[in-house]
Amino acid sequence: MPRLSASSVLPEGITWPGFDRQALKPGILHLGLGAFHRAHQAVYTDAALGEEFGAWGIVGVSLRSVDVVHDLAAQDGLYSVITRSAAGDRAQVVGSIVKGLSGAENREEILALMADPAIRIVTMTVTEKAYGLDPATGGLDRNHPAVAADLAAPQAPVGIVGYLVEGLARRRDAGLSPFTVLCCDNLPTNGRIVRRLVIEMAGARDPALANWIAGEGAFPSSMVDRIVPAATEETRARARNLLGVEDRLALDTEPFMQWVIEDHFTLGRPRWEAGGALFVDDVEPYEKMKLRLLNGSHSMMAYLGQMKGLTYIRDVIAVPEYHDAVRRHMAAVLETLDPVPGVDLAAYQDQLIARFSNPGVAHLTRQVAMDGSQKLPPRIMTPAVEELSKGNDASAFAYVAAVWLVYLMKVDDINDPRAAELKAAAARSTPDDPSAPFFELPGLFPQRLVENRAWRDLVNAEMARL
Ligand code: CS2
Repeated sequence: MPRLSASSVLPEGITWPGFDRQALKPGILHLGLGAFHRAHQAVYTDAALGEEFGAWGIVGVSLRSVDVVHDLAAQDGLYSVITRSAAGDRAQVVGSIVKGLSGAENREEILALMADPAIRIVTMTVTEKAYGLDPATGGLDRNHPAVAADLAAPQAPVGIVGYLVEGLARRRDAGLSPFTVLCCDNLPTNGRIVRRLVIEMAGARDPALANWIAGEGAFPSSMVDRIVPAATEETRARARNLLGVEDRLALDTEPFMQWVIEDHFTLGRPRWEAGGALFVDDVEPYEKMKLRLLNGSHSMMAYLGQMKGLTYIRDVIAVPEYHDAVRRHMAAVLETLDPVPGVDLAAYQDQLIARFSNPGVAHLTRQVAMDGSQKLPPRIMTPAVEELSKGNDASAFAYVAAVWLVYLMKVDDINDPRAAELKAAAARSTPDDPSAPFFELPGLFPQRLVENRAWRDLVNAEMARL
């Protein structure tokens, strides 16, 4: 079967890019060419280009993998996004990515592009663990492998912060304005976090560079949302059926997508509103809502599912007991949220339950369970700290922490940058204070929780029940 390409003739009903791809020039460099980017920012950019054409093509960079880059080249940069729901499947071919590059093969080309005036925005989806954020200080974790490597050899970066700093340094040397840095990872106030890490790493090599970035740079925060399971053989078979061609980059996702962005761009931006993006002055209320209600519930379901042998998130939410537990968790989260402009939080929760239940979305509990040490702080620990500091009940968060710790004790094959320490702690756990070895791990829990005996006792009680 032929591969998807610019000359493919596809069946009727498949949406094709609504702009002239031949004329599309790059304006965005994206770091982290995974499924989420391709089903989210690239789709918004495709819509923006269809409504208001401009030099906003995406150069997609995969920091490590080369396969996705080779597949993109073989398909003229095209791939399909299949939105699935009880109402059926719809396929869209996305054309906003003009080319792929890999950190493993094209480092110099990537850095040269970062210093090219054509590139005006650098976006990224590299997951929480890639930043080397020290949760205790909010600054750089200098023991993080990529951070350590990039501090030692700043001109040959391997990590996200190193690339941004070297790219900005070259830009300054070339007499250009900084590109806008737009973080699209699930971190609260993600723009502010990345700004701080970049300035700290820049300062380690050249204080003047750090000052220039602090003064001239733009790091808007953004909240991103779309449930995008890792693609499987089934996804590719579905794409073959729908498109009549082979698409090795096809993705399954849900119809829903959301992007809320602070409108602070040094050198302009695409009309992402065309895809439904919302521009606001302050993203924080949206981020808190999404991280705590969606991602927090997701993590809880993922660990319950992993413990009980349930493969997909939709299987977990279908169990009445767990459905009720998710509802209870959401009710507790609500106490920690400020009103969110334009959002009915009751309707938002109902919509989340419907999204989790989508029969067309095969989201592995195993995938969501990954990297708990990085994901749980903003989803579970921070709201717990906030509730305790207000003198409120934080038992709902103790329950999720307990589910996670029991999962770490019961499931052998865990995927987490701190897996070795977590498994060693699990092995040291004793029935009288089962959570103690975990609370001893540096930075795993915020200090305020480590010091709160009553909350730790709640975690222990829940662990015993589980
Ligand atoms: C999930 C997210 O894997 C996870 O941790 O909670 O990837 C989630 O699907 C997205 O944030 C939805 O926008």
